[in-house]
Amino acid sequence: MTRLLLATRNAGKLRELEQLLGEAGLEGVVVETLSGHAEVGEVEETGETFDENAHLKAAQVARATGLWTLAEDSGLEVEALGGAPGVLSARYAGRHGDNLANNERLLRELEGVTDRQARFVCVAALARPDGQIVATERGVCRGSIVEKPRGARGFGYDPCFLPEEKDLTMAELSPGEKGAISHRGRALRALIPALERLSGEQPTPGRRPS
Ligand code: ITT
Repeated sequence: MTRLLLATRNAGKLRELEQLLGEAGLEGVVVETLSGHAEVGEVEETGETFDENAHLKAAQVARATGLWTLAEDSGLEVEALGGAPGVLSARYAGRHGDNLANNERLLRELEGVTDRQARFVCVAALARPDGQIVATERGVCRGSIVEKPRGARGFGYDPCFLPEEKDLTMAELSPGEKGAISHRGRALRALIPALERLSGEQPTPGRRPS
């Protein structure tokens, strides 16, 4: 068995990544989360692009653990805001991961704005145990920002985002419906061939904290 570590501390992302990997039915790969890896410190997301941050996270966590590592960086890009919040999506209103405040700021910035086009972007990266990036894939989901948030599923900006193929917000879709069209689903499905090659790898013992 080859061990694959999911390098995210975002519970919503983790749920979706686990579901998407489950749907792919990877054989010979055992998926682990950061909860069993206290040796992994905080990764500073200093990149200016989703690609840079996805690479930073995957490479640093792989090197810290000695495991194959999957990380992703994602966010919302709003046309009328020049692509904001973009890579700052998790901390748009100041405090990292404050979804309620982030959504409030987003709707405030768009008050009276008629062009509400937006897209979710996800860049997923796979790093070898030595930290080298072996695959990177990007997924995009186009849509628009509603006037009033709707729905209680998903996470982050989901209640504000109306995908163009649906008349329900992301937060009103079931996990399966979201995964079928989401930026994360698209990036992950594109990464599956690289993940399937892992089952042919030598088993990875990983590094234990000393
Ligand atoms: P990790 O770095 O630990 O993975 P994070 O939440 O800090 O977690 P990011 O820096 O990639 O991750 O920020 C992603 C933010 O973009 C997330 O906090 C949401 O605000 C938003 N976002 C990304 N994907 C989303 C989705 O599917 N639905 C709603 N919001 C999403």
